[in-house]
Amino acid sequence: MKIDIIENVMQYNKEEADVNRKLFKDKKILVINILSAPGAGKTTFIIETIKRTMGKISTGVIEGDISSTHDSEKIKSLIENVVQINTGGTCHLNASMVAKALEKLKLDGLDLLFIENVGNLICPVGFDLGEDYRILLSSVSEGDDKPVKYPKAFIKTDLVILNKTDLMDYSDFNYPFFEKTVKELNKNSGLISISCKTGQGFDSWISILEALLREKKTK
Ligand SMILES: Nc1nc2c(ncn2[C@@H]2O[C@H](COP(=O)(O)OP(=O)(O)OP(=O)(O)O)[C@@H](O)[C@H]2O)c(=O)[nH]1
Ligand SMILES: [Mg+2]
Repeated sequence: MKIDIIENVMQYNKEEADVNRKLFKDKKILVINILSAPGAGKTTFIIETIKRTMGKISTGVIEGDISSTHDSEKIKSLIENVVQINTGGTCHLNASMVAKALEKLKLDGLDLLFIENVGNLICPVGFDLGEDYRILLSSVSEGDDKPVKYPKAFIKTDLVILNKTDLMDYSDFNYPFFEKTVKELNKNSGLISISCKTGQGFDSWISILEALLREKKTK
Protein backbone atom coordinates (compact mmCIF):
# COMPACT_ATOMS: atom_id res chain seq x y z
CA MET A 1 0.00 0.00 0.00
CA LYS A 2 2.83 2.38 0.92
CA ILE A 3 4.52 1.68 -2.42
CA ASP A 4 1.26 2.43 -4.30
CA ILE A 5 1.06 5.87 -2.70
CA ILE A 6 4.67 6.72 -3.58
CA GLU A 7 4.12 5.54 -7.15
CA ASN A 8 1.00 7.71 -7.43
CA VAL A 9 2.91 10.77 -6.21
CA MET A 10 5.71 10.22 -8.71
CA GLN A 11 3.25 9.56 -11.57
CA TYR A 12 1.34 12.75 -10.72
CA ASN A 13 4.61 14.72 -10.64
CA LYS A 14 5.61 13.29 -14.03
CA GLU A 15 2.27 14.38 -15.55
CA GLU A 16 2.64 17.90 -14.12
CA ALA A 17 6.24 18.06 -15.36
CA ASP A 18 5.06 17.11 -18.86
CA VAL A 19 2.59 20.03 -18.79
CA ASN A 20 5.42 22.41 -17.78
CA ARG A 21 7.67 20.93 -20.47
CA LYS A 22 5.07 21.52 -23.18
CA LEU A 23 4.66 25.14 -22.10
CA PHE A 24 8.46 25.66 -22.20
CA LYS A 25 8.60 24.04 -25.65
CA ASP A 26 5.76 26.17 -27.04
CA LYS A 27 7.38 29.35 -25.71
CA LYS A 28 10.91 28.20 -26.71
CA ILE A 29 12.25 28.89 -23.23
CA LEU A 30 15.43 27.05 -22.21
CA VAL A 31 14.90 25.77 -18.66
CA ILE A 32 17.74 24.78 -16.36
CA ASN A 33 17.16 23.15 -12.97
CA ILE A 34 20.11 23.83 -10.64
CA LEU A 35 20.81 21.37 -7.84
CA SER A 36 23.46 21.54 -5.13
CA ALA A 37 24.10 21.17 -1.43
CA PRO A 38 23.29 24.28 0.66
CA GLY A 39 25.81 27.03 0.03
CA ALA A 40 27.62 25.57 -3.01
CA GLY A 41 26.89 28.82 -4.85
CA LYS A 42 23.64 28.39 -6.83
CA THR A 43 22.37 31.93 -6.27
CA THR A 44 25.81 33.46 -6.87
CA PHE A 45 26.17 31.40 -10.08
CA ILE A 46 22.78 32.65 -11.35
CA ILE A 47 23.71 36.26 -10.50
CA GLU A 48 27.13 36.03 -12.18
CA THR A 49 25.53 34.48 -15.29
CA ILE A 50 22.90 37.23 -15.48
CA LYS A 51 25.57 39.94 -15.08
CA ARG A 52 27.45 38.53 -18.10
CA THR A 53 24.39 38.08 -20.35
CA MET A 54 22.18 41.07 -19.52
CA GLY A 55 20.88 42.83 -22.63
CA LYS A 56 21.57 39.70 -24.74
CA ILE A 57 19.58 36.97 -22.97
CA SER A 58 16.21 37.57 -21.32
CA THR A 59 16.34 35.58 -18.07
CA GLY A 60 13.79 34.65 -15.43
CA VAL A 61 14.38 32.82 -12.15
CA ILE A 62 12.27 30.57 -9.95
CA GLU A 63 13.91 30.55 -6.58
CA GLY A 64 13.26 27.55 -4.30
CA ASP A 65 13.92 27.77 -0.58
CA ILE A 66 12.48 26.30 2.59
CA SER A 67 11.82 29.84 3.83
CA SER A 68 12.74 33.52 3.27
CA THR A 69 13.03 35.73 0.20
CA HIS A 70 16.74 36.28 0.81
CA ASP A 71 18.00 34.82 -2.50
CA SER A 72 15.19 36.19 -4.69
CA GLU A 73 15.79 39.71 -3.34
CA LYS A 74 19.47 39.48 -4.38
CA ILE A 75 18.48 38.43 -7.91
CA LYS A 76 15.77 41.10 -8.07
CA SER A 77 18.48 43.74 -7.73
CA LEU A 78 19.42 42.71 -11.31
CA ILE A 79 16.22 41.51 -13.01
CA GLU A 80 12.46 41.85 -12.40
CA ASN A 81 11.31 38.43 -13.51
CA VAL A 82 11.91 36.45 -10.30
CA VAL A 83 9.44 34.32 -8.35
CA GLN A 84 10.16 32.88 -4.91
CA ILE A 85 8.78 29.52 -3.83
CA ASN A 86 8.89 28.80 -0.10
CA THR A 87 8.35 25.09 0.43
CA GLY A 88 7.76 25.51 4.18
CA GLY A 89 9.93 22.52 5.05
CA THR A 90 9.72 20.29 1.97
CA CYS A 91 13.28 19.50 0.91
CA HIS A 92 12.76 19.78 -2.87
CA LEU A 93 10.68 21.51 -5.53
CA ASN A 94 8.04 19.53 -7.39
CA ALA A 95 6.42 20.14 -10.77
CA SER A 96 3.18 21.57 -9.39
CA MET A 97 5.06 24.13 -7.26
CA VAL A 98 6.82 25.21 -10.45
CA ALA A 99 3.51 25.33 -12.37
CA LYS A 100 2.10 27.70 -9.74
CA ALA A 101 5.21 29.91 -9.88
CA LEU A 102 4.93 30.03 -13.69
CA GLU A 103 1.55 31.78 -13.34
CA LYS A 104 3.42 34.72 -11.79
CA LEU A 105 6.33 34.85 -14.26
CA LYS A 106 6.31 36.87 -17.47
CA LEU A 107 6.96 34.14 -20.03
CA ASP A 108 6.54 36.06 -23.28
CA GLY A 109 9.93 37.01 -24.70
CA LEU A 110 11.81 34.96 -22.12
CA ASP A 111 14.87 33.06 -23.44
CA LEU A 112 16.13 31.37 -20.29
CA LEU A 113 14.59 30.23 -17.02
CA PHE A 114 16.76 29.15 -14.10
CA ILE A 115 15.10 27.11 -11.38
CA GLU A 116 17.18 27.17 -8.21
CA ASN A 117 16.17 24.06 -6.32
CA VAL A 118 16.24 23.72 -2.53
CA GLY A 119 19.83 23.19 -1.33
CA ASN A 120 19.98 19.41 -0.93
CA LEU A 121 21.78 16.61 -2.77
CA ILE A 122 19.15 13.94 -2.07
CA CYS A 123 15.46 14.89 -2.35
CA PRO A 124 15.45 17.12 -5.49
CA VAL A 125 17.05 14.38 -7.58
CA GLY A 126 13.86 12.32 -8.10
CA PHE A 127 11.60 15.22 -9.09
CA ASP A 128 11.30 16.13 -12.76
CA LEU A 129 10.19 19.76 -13.06
CA GLY A 130 9.85 19.76 -16.85
CA GLU A 131 13.32 21.25 -17.34
CA ASP A 132 15.50 20.83 -20.42
CA TYR A 133 18.71 20.34 -18.47
CA ARG A 134 19.97 19.78 -14.97
CA ILE A 135 23.12 21.31 -13.60
CA LEU A 136 24.72 19.85 -10.51
CA LEU A 137 26.81 22.48 -8.79
CA SER A 138 29.47 21.09 -6.48
CA SER A 139 32.06 23.20 -4.73
CA VAL A 140 35.63 22.85 -3.55
CA SER A 141 34.69 23.65 0.06
CA GLU A 142 32.33 20.63 0.21
CA GLY A 143 35.20 18.24 -0.54
CA ASP A 144 36.08 15.89 -3.40
CA ASP A 145 34.02 12.95 -2.10
CA LYS A 146 30.54 14.26 -2.91
CA PRO A 147 30.15 12.12 -6.07
CA VAL A 148 31.02 9.01 -4.05
CA LYS A 149 28.63 9.86 -1.23
CA TYR A 150 25.69 11.28 -3.23
CA PRO A 151 25.94 9.32 -6.50
CA LYS A 152 22.35 9.76 -7.71
CA ALA A 153 22.71 13.54 -7.87
CA PHE A 154 25.72 13.08 -10.17
CA ILE A 155 24.14 10.27 -12.21
CA LYS A 156 20.97 12.25 -12.96
CA THR A 157 22.58 15.40 -14.27
CA ASP A 158 23.57 16.81 -17.65
CA LEU A 159 26.44 18.99 -16.47
CA VAL A 160 28.55 19.05 -13.31
CA ILE A 161 30.01 22.44 -12.46
CA LEU A 162 32.70 22.57 -9.81
CA ASN A 163 32.53 26.01 -8.16
CA LYS A 164 34.86 27.88 -5.77
CA THR A 165 38.08 26.88 -7.54
CA ASP A 166 39.64 30.00 -5.96
CA LEU A 167 39.68 27.95 -2.72
CA MET A 168 41.64 25.06 -4.25
CA ASP A 169 45.00 26.24 -2.85
CA TYR A 170 43.57 26.37 0.67
CA SER A 171 42.06 22.87 0.67
CA ASP A 172 43.02 19.22 0.21
CA PHE A 173 40.56 18.84 -2.68
CA ASN A 174 41.85 16.10 -5.00
CA TYR A 175 40.64 17.17 -8.47
CA PRO A 176 41.79 14.02 -10.36
CA PHE A 177 39.83 11.87 -7.85
CA PHE A 178 36.74 14.10 -8.21
CA GLU A 179 36.93 14.03 -12.02
CA LYS A 180 37.45 10.24 -12.10
CA THR A 181 34.42 9.53 -9.90
CA VAL A 182 32.19 12.00 -11.80
CA LYS A 183 33.11 10.31 -15.09
CA GLU A 184 32.65 6.79 -13.67
CA LEU A 185 29.15 7.65 -12.46
CA ASN A 186 27.97 9.44 -15.59
CA LYS A 187 29.84 9.19 -18.88
CA ASN A 188 27.43 11.56 -20.62
CA SER A 189 27.70 14.46 -18.20
CA GLY A 190 29.89 17.44 -18.96
CA LEU A 191 32.28 18.73 -16.29
CA ILE A 192 33.61 22.25 -16.00
CA SER A 193 35.25 24.23 -13.20
CA ILE A 194 34.43 27.82 -12.28
CA SER A 195 34.91 30.42 -9.62
CA CYS A 196 32.03 32.83 -9.08
CA LYS A 197 34.49 34.94 -7.11
CA THR A 198 37.26 35.36 -9.72
CA GLY A 199 35.21 34.65 -12.87
CA GLN A 200 37.49 31.75 -13.85
CA GLY A 201 35.69 29.34 -16.21
CA PHE A 202 32.78 31.66 -17.02
CA ASP A 203 33.81 32.04 -20.68
CA SER A 204 33.36 28.27 -21.12
CA TRP A 205 30.06 28.26 -19.24
CA ILE A 206 28.62 31.17 -21.25
CA SER A 207 29.65 29.44 -24.52
CA ILE A 208 27.83 26.29 -23.42
CA LEU A 209 24.77 28.33 -22.44
CA GLU A 210 24.69 30.19 -25.76
CA ALA A 211 24.90 26.89 -27.67
CA LEU A 212 22.00 25.45 -25.64
CA LEU A 213 19.92 28.58 -26.28
CA ARG A 214 20.58 28.37 -30.03
CA GLU A 215 19.58 24.70 -30.02
CA LYS A 216 16.36 25.45 -28.11
CA LYS A 217 15.30 28.20 -30.53
CA THR A 218 15.67 25.87 -33.54
CA LYS A 219 13.86 22.87 -31.99
N1 LIG B 1 35.23 31.81 -2.33
C1 LIG B 1 34.12 31.66 -3.04
N2 LIG B 1 32.92 31.86 -2.46
C2 LIG B 1 31.82 31.69 -3.22
C3 LIG B 1 31.88 31.35 -4.58
N3 LIG B 1 30.61 31.22 -5.04
C4 LIG B 1 29.80 31.51 -4.03
N4 LIG B 1 30.50 31.80 -2.91
C5 LIG B 1 30.01 32.16 -1.58
O1 LIG B 1 29.37 31.00 -1.01
C6 LIG B 1 28.30 31.40 -0.16
C7 LIG B 1 27.02 30.67 -0.57
O2 LIG B 1 26.67 31.08 -1.88
P1 LIG B 1 25.16 31.02 -2.39
O3 LIG B 1 25.19 31.47 -3.81
O4 LIG B 1 24.25 31.72 -1.46
O5 LIG B 1 24.90 29.47 -2.31
P2 LIG B 1 23.52 28.67 -2.57
O6 LIG B 1 23.89 27.37 -3.17
O7 LIG B 1 22.59 29.53 -3.34
O8 LIG B 1 22.99 28.46 -1.09
P3 LIG B 1 21.50 27.99 -0.63
O9 LIG B 1 20.50 28.74 -1.45
O10 LIG B 1 21.46 28.33 0.81
O11 LIG B 1 21.45 26.51 -0.87
C8 LIG B 1 28.19 32.92 -0.30
O12 LIG B 1 28.86 33.51 0.79
C9 LIG B 1 28.92 33.21 -1.61
O13 LIG B 1 29.50 34.51 -1.65
C10 LIG B 1 33.15 31.16 -5.18
O14 LIG B 1 33.33 30.84 -6.35
N5 LIG B 1 34.23 31.32 -4.35
MG1 LIG C 1 20.64 30.13 -2.95
